[in-house]
Amino acid sequence: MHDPDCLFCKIIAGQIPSSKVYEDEDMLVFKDIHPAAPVHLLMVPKLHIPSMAQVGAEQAPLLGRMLAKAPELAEANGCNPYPQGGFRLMINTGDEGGQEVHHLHIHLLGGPRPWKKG
Ligand code: DGP
Repeated sequence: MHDPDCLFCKIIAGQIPSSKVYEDEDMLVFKDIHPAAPVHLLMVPKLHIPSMAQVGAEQAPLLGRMLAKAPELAEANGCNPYPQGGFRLMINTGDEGGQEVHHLHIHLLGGPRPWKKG
């Protein structure tokens, strides 16, 4: 599913440029335009799912594949090794959850502290 009015659908379709770091059949991963940490990636499913609020058992395999990709993406993009290094995964959901773009995405944050968010 593709929403022609969705910013991340447009990035996935190549209509808006992004700093892509990884792509496969499930997801596009690119750098956040307003990084809150030295490493700040957005892991975005190609399927237009508005938020975590719409996720159920049907999406579990996709979410699982995305989460399982995070360690490799963290290492490839400059996060320091666990446990002294590591990374944070964050999914903002809805207005009160701080979600600005209504296409499900996982923030991957890492690198030396302090960070802007937490
Ligand atoms: P959230 O608040 O969880 O919905 O996060 C949305 C993030 O998307 C926010 O950290 C900034 C980022 N962002 C917004 N517009 C663009 C864009 O056009 N390109 C890129 N690379 N990131 C964007």
